[in-house]
This record gives sequence, C-alpha cells and structure tokens, in this order.
Amino acid sequence: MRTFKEYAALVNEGLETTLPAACAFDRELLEACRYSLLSPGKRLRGSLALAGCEYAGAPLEKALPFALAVECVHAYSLIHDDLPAMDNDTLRRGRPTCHVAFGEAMAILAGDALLSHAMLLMARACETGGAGAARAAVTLASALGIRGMVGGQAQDIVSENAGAGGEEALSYIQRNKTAALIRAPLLCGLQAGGADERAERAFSEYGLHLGVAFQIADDVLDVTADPATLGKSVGKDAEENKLTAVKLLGLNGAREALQRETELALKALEGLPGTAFFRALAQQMLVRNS
Ligand code: GRG
Repeated sequence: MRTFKEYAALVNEGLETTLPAACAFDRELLEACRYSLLSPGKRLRGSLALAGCEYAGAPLEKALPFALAVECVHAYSLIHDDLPAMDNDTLRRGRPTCHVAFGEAMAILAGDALLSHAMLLMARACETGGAGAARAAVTLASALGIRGMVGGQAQDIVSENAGAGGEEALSYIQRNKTAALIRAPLLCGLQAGGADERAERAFSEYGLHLGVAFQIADDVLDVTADPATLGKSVGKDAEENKLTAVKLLGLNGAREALQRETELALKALEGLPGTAFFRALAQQMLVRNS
C-alpha cells in the first residue's frame, strides 16, 4: 500500500485535468467549478477509493474515475452547503466560499455541473470497466441521494429548524450526511478492483464507523478548533442550533463517542490481513485538527 499523501497526490493530479477546457461561453462556470474542486481539500474520499483498489490488488486506474467522481460530488455538496439558504458560510478550505467569489447563481450551477460531471465519469468507467465498475457506480450513486448524503442533509435541516431530535435522528444524520460519502468510495475501490466478499463486508462496516467518527470529530472541532487551521468558520453548529454529537452528549460525551466509533472501525478489520493503512487512518480521527 502507498501512503495517504501519495494517494491524495494522485487524486489531485487527476482532478487537474478532469474537467473540460473552457470555451468562450462557459468560462465563468468552469472557473467556479475549478475554484472549488481544486481548492486545498484533504482528498480523503478520493484517496479511500484508490486505497480500496490497491487493497484488492488491482491497478489504481480502475478506481481513478470513482476517486475523481467522489471528489466532484464532495465539492458540489460543500458549495451547496455553504449557500445562504443552507449554512450561509463565507469561508471554506481557507478561501471565500464559491458563492462569495462567483455569486449565488453561478455557485448553484457549479455544484450542479460537478455532480453531473461525476455521473459522466462513472458512466464512462462502466463502458470499459466491466462488472466491477458497474457495481462501484451503483454503490457510489446510491450513497448520494435520498438514502444517502442528500437525505442526511435534509434531516440535518429538519432537526435544526425543529430545534430538536434525539440519538436516532443524530445517527441518521451522521450515517447519511457524512458516513455514506466516506464508506461508498472505499467500497467502490474494492469493487472496481475485484476484492472478495469477506473484505467488502469488513470494509463496509469499517467505512461506516470511520465516517461516523469523522463527523463526530467535525462536531468536536467546531467547538475546539482554530478557524485558521480548520479553514472554515467555527462555532456555527451551536449558533444554528444544529443537532450534533456535542449538542446531544456534551464535549466529553462526544469525545467518548468518537473513541467508541474508532474502536468499532478497528474491530471491523480484525482478522483481515494487510490493513495497517486503514487502521492508522482510523486512529487519525482521534487526533485530527483539520
Ligand atoms: C448540500 C446535498 C448537500 C449536502 C451537504 C457535505 C455536506 C452535505 C455538508 C458540509 C458540512 C458538513 C459538516 C459535512 C459533514 C462532512 C464534512 C465534515 C465535510 C467536510 O469534509 P472534509 O473535512 O473537507 O473532508 P475537505 O475540505 O478536506 O475536503
């Protein structure tokens, strides 16, 4: 297995050239797309797709379209999440948000264009990648919509407006808004690379807990981090009365939940050989500061 940095570098390299070149009439749209897509993100989701494929013992090219697709989807979700109608944020990845830089209409369109581009990348991969690629496309597409990221975001807004919600609603938000888009690319990579069923089952469980841990860490960082290090505003969750682990369990309770989810992620990999990369990544959730 390579290092996380190496996977992230390969994702960044692919993202540079994935969008079409601008013509006279789409210059601003492409500028807005590139502004958000190429801004300095961690590339966690794309890297997971590549790491899954490498774990399966296949060449990384098999997973690259899915790695790029998930980063396009992630960028679209951040653009739309930052809009005034949603979280109304002005800072993302250490830069003004897309709508601040390009206006709301162009930001909405840039999000739409990035989602559409992700679909195109997956469809092209299905044309040439055989059954593994088709399964990977279904896995990723299933994680984006009603029973995935959009459904989780909708519940996030419903809970915020109602100023209420218990553990079940919180778990729904964590699993769908965030964990779906962390678990799915990892599975995509395994499926595109032809991993066996045992590995898929274990990583499915691992990915879910890794994703929930990631969201809890995000909730904790919203009250503990420095905006300059985090690259986005802090303190917004309490301000907007969001249903988060910190709101429901308190800061210490959230930290305990983060520890529990990390342990569950590690437990899911017990007995599976060659998982040092993934175990180290799960441990990283406990100490991440951006
Ligand atoms: C608008 C349909 C729609 C969905 C929005 C992604 C999302 C759902 C909301 C963003 C706000 C948020 C706290 C999401 C939880 C997931 C999360 C922590 C996203 C940020 O991911 P990182 O830290 O970002 O991987 P970088 O910038 O490193 O890529």
